[in-house]
Amino acid sequence: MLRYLTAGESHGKCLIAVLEGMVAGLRIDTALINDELRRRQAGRGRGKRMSMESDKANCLSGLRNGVTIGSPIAIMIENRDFSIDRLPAVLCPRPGHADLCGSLKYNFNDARNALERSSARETAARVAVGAVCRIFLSKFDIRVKSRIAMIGGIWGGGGDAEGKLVIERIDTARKKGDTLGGIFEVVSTGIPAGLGSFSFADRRLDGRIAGSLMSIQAIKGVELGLGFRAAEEYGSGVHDAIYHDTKKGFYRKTNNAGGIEGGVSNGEPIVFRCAMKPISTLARPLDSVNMRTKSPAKASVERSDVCAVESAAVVAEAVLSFELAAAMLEKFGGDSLGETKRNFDGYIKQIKRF
Ligand code: EPS
Repeated sequence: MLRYLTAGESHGKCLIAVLEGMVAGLRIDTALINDELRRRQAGRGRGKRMSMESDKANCLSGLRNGVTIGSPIAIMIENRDFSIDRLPAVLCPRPGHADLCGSLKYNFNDARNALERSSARETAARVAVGAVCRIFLSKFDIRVKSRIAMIGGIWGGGGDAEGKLVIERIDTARKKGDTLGGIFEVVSTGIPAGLGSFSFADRRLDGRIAGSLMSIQAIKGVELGLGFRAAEEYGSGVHDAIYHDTKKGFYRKTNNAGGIEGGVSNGEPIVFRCAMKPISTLARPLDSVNMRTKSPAKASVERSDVCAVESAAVVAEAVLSFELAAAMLEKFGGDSLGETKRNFDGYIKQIKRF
């Protein structure tokens, strides 16, 4: 079983990720992890923190001479802003953030104790985990990428014109002390048919991926393939007709299912869309209440981003990479890369002969 844990506060000493269950014999180029960390830090609308940090992966365990040995892989990312013990108390919870519910839950009279961990800074650790999983998937020619569909109401393919409009919209939001969200797509190609389960609710691939994507900070909606629009159409306009070709095997001309049918991958690209709400920290804050005095007050203002949709898409790639690697290992097993590959190749031959 592949699993991971992350630890670390936003302004603590560091972030830590521990990935357990990865096969032995996989060469991990730390530069590839750092490339993903850099991608996560970039994007239009990011705040000052990103110019302070330069996230780098420090692999503390699980590797020998850069190659996995089957033991837990611990990765540390140091925080340059290690100011947690000096930062002021946060008394007026920000609507949309975990400040109030986190404080009620843990009986905190300072929401900082909640926000330090609920912050999206944690996603750097998830990106490091996803980068290792991406390296594993690449050995099977499985790729994961993302595409921005919309930012702040501006739809488009990311061309120069839309790019300019998006920058303007983000600048306007910044000037107004406001924030913006958006929608992105995360796609995986090369996944064979047969990952996941139609029998067990907790092993359905769509449920697992959707749950993980929804767990990314600020994600409020997740859809697979045609998603919510499928509910408006006739079945004949939704389901992807099946064809067969001696070279290609079974294939579809459409992919409204988003590559998963009955909780199982069907061999087509896996396509999820995620909706991200605007960041909860507003420079021009909404009404709130002082948690200690209970008197009305404006919400606390913390340094934050205006828009982090492009970063969230990179996090979603990481999360999808983890879920796909976990599903691959569940189906093909193996303690070494060679063993997993042998099992995978045998199964691919079986599908081709079907
Ligand atoms: C983030 C680090 C944070 C925020 C942002 C994401 O750094 P700081 O709070 O020190 O400015 O920029 O966090 C949030 C959007 C949030 O709601 O907490 C990061 O590394 O991605």
